Amino acid sequence: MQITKYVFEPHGDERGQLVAIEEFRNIPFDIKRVYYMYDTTAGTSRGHHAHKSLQQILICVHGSCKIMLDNGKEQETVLLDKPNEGLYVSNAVWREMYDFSPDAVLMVLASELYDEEDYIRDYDAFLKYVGQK
Ligand code: T46
Repeated sequence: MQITKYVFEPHGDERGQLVAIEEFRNIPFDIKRVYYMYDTTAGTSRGHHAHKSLQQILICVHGSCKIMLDNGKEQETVLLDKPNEGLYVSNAVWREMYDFSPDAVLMVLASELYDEEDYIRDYDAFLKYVGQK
């Protein structure tokens, strides 16, 4: 399956690094929501769902974690460990996030406001949704 990663240009100088992300300029959607997770308990696996329409960019702004993406036919696992790198996750893709380092901060830029109706939380229902069952 195709994996799309965005590499954001760090504006570095002697003071350190700064990354700017602007809707439609270096990511492909309007940013309607930003959320982030941290203090993730050792051994935790999050996600385990897909979205009907939500698009997102996942950026591990500190530490590292792994993201497993599944389109119903193929699965890929991606390591996120750079604060200037974002993983694009489209709608209709099952995602699981795991192997969080103790210091991991996973920030997510989302194309829509929070809507529980957009979630597909059952894997069989997801396979039916993507025409694989
Ligand atoms: C996704 C992955 C990458 C809110 O109130 N507002 C929000 O915007 C979000 C994202 C969550 N919540 C509440 C709902 C739950 O009570 O926060 C709690 C934890 O959310 P959830 O169990 O859905 O978290 P994850 O890590 O399983 O999934 C999240 C996103 O929900 C999801 O859209 O793609 O991160």
